[in-house]
Amino acid sequence: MSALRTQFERDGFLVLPDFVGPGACAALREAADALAAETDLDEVRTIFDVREQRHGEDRWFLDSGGEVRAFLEPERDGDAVRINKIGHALHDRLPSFDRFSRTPELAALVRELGVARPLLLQSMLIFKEPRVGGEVTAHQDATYLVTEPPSVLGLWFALDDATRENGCLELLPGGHREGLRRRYRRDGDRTWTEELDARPWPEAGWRAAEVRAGALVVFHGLTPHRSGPNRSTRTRRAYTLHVIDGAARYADDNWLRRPPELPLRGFS
Ligand SMILES: O=C(O)CCC(=O)C(=O)O
Repeated sequence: MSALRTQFERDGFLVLPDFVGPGACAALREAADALAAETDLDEVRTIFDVREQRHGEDRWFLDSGGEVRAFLEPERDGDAVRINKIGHALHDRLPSFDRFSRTPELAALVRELGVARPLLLQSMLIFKEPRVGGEVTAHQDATYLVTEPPSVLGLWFALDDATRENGCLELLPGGHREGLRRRYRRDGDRTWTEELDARPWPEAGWRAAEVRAGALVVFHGLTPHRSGPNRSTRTRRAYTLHVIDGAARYADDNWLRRPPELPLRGFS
């Protein structure tokens, strides 16, 4: 087993500085900014603001597995509405994200970490804007993306320098050996979270992944992770990809469903 894989299996994550070159990182930042600029915030705000459209809000999320859709920060920056994230099929809908997501280096890393038949399931741009970028509470990604056996792998790319001040990722080493705590299920338009293990995550032992732009943090689907709010004046954008193993069974009650015309693909 490679040293990298041994470390991954021990800690449940790897922090890989400079995984993405400055050119590719700058190109993705530009693509992210262009996407944000062309997002009609008024349209998105209507979906989130109008109370009677609660159902519409659910559909906006539930139907986003094969789309490119923006979600907003609950907190405003003065009067301005800010984007929290855009998801969940950027890698299959937009050429710049497709290129960034399907590199030989990434394919080799995912293979080295033991994913036999990788499928790129979900992508997100997380904006974590200055002042109002919201906290992400501790969770395991396998809560939301269930396969049998568990196979989801998170790939988190820093598009800006990330520090404790602007809400860098924090991970719990070894937490992936503690089993799945919660499972998010969907039946039609209804979703709910099933508690499998009520123990809280420990207060101590979290590792802050303070990284420069271009770093990749790769984590096991069972690894607990979180990020604090961004109260600083510096943005903290990240691009995430979630990969599953096509050799595992994708649970029928996963929230994320893809339209038939957009089948899941691997790295080629
Ligand atoms: O970028 C963040 O702050 C959190 C990302 C995250 O939780 C995830 O990718 O699952």
